[in-house]
Amino acid sequence: NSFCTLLEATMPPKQAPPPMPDPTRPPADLPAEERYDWQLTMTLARLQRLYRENIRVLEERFHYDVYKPSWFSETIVQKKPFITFLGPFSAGKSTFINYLMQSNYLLTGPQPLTDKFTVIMHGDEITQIPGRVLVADSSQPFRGLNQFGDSFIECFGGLLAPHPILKSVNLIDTPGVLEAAGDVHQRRYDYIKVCRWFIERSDLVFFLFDPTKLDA
Ligand SMILES: Nc1nc2c(ncn2[C@@H]2O[C@H](COP(=O)(O)OP(=O)(O)OP(=O)(O)O)[C@@H](O)[C@H]2O)c(=O)[nH]1
Ligand SMILES: [Mg+2]
Repeated sequence: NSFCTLLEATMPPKQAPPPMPDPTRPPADLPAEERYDWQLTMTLARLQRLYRENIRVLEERFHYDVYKPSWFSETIVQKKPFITFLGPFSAGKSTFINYLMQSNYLLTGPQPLTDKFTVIMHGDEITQIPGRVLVADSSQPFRGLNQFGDSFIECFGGLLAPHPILKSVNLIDTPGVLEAAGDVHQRRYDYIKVCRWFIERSDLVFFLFDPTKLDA
C-alpha cells in the first residue's frame, strides 16, 4: 500500500477528460442509416475509455501482461470483429480473401504459399506492417502473441488495404496446414497453439477445404 501511495505521489495530477456523447442519443440530424454505426462507435469508444482510465492503469502498474496475456483488455481494445480463414494449404484461403477484396493483395498459387499469419486491416493505401510492430503496439490487440516467441513474430504481419469491408472487420489469412508437405516446411513455432489463439478471438472462422483433396 505504501508503495502504491508513493507511486501515486509521483504521478501527474489527473485532468478531467472531456465528456463523451451519450451513445443512446445520436445527433438529431444524423441520417437514419448512419445511426446504428454511430451508436456502435460511441459505445465502443466509451468501453475503451473505461478500460484505459480504470483498468489499464492497474495492469501497467502491476505488470499484469508479464504474468498473463491480458484477455479482457484485448477484447475491449479489439474494436473490429476478426474473421479468420483456416484450412490445408492450397485450399483457396488467400484466393477467397482476394475475391472479397476484389484485388490481388495476397499471393496465391498451387504450392504452399502463405507463410505468415496476416491481419488485413483498413488503411488509405496498401502498406505492410511487420509483426514486430503490431505486437509492440498497445493500441492493437496483438500483444498476447509475444508468448509464441520470435520465430512466430517473424511469421506474423499486417496488411493495410483501402477496401470498405475492412472498415467493419479485420480478416486473418493463415498459412495452410502442411500435413502432406513433410519436414521441408516444418514450422519453428507452435502452429496449433497460434491457430487456437486466433480462433478464440475470432467472431467468425472459415475452414476451407479442396473437395478433390479430402484424403490429404
Ligand atoms: N479450381 C479452383 N481453384 C481454386 C479455387 N480457389 C483457389 N484456387 C486455386 O488454388 C490454388 C491455391 O489457392 P490459394 O488461395 O493460394 O490457397 P491457400 O489456401 O491460401 O494456400 P496456402 O497459402 O498455401 O495455405 C491457386 O492456384 C488458386 O488459383 C477454386 O475455388 N477453384
Ligand atoms: Mg494462402
